[in-house]
Amino acid sequence: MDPYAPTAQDRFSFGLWTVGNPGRDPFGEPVRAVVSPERIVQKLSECGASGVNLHDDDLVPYGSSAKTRDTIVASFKAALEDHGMVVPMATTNLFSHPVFKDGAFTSNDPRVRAFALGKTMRAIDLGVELGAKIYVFWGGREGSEADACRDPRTAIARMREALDYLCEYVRDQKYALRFALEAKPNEPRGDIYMPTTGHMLHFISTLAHSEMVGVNPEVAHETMSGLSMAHAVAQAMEAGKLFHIDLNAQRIGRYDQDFRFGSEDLRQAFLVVRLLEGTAGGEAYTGPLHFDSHAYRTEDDEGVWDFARGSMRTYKILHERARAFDSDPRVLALIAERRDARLEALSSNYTRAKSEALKVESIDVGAVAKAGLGYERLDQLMVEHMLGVH
Ligand code: GLT
Ligand code: MN
Ligand code: MN
Repeated sequence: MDPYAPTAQDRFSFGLWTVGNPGRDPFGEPVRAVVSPERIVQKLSECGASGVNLHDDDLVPYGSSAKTRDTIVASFKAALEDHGMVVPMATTNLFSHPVFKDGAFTSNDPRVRAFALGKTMRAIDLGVELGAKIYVFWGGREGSEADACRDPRTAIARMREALDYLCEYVRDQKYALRFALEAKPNEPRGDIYMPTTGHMLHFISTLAHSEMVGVNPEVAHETMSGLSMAHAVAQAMEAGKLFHIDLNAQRIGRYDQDFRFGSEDLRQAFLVVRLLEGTAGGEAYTGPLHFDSHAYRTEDDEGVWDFARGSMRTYKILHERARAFDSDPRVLALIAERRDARLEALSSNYTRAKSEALKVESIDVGAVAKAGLGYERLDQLMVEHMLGVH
């Protein structure tokens, strides 16, 4: 049996917009035909994924009548059932329609803000009907180019007002739904408000129902800013706020590439998997593993499913590599925590007496400063484990 073949236990998911991406870019027309949601469900299940995520408009084209909506939803539900697939996450398209050209929840126009709230509540109803437990907010248009158009503080306050409103909506409906906020620094706007996962984490702490709201970090979005995805994920996990994750690949300083997971910066991919799986000992992430990425524009339909299989396969290989790395005695010796019970006691749980003792404590900083840490050896071991040498 192929040890890297994905199963339902792996909790892998793809968005309808990811494997369904027809390869349109700002300079060129689509290169692939539109794939029906039902076929996506079938193909994803054949590839070994267990979840499929969607925006409202991915499934029910914008402007459909209530009757059309119900027909589409019934057919999609039947496909989910036929193939044993679930919808772990849903979200709202608040970026394609021209009405959102200057934002949705942060727009200066109350009509736009009201429309965005109404569209989101209808999309939440749809997501819950399909079984979603996580609801993502990616504020792609919540930003500016002509920054004098609004006080950025007003934008943040409006975002808070919208999320507080929507948390109340979910509570009022008694939905078992949690929100996950996804940051991105720029594109499609010149600047997007709250551009990193760290910004989002603070913002969440200001919400009325912050316990319902976490983050959805995306590899590409943290990397666009030149930041460490592993550190963003770690901070979210440490705060108990990693509700969802968007796995893909990206090179620093480029447009949002949304490449196949692991196709760029394997080191970060390895470190992220190591964190998520807790192979180094920390608590593991147990939520959905979503690939928010798409096949290269060079690919035909077959290439799309190669892309999907490759994403999951790379994740599983990295998981296996992370396990090997974290059980290598040489690695364990190099990262073993140095203990000093007396100094640790003096440095934690402040008391006046401890502070006075610590101020005059003599530590041989010369010796500490001189000693090498062996990180060259550690990093080389990591590279060799990643390359499958050990
Ligand atoms: C869009 C974006 C993604 C978001 C999706 C959710 S849509 O494709 O590029 O990063 O996660 O709205
Ligand atoms: Mn994303
Ligand atoms: Mn992206």
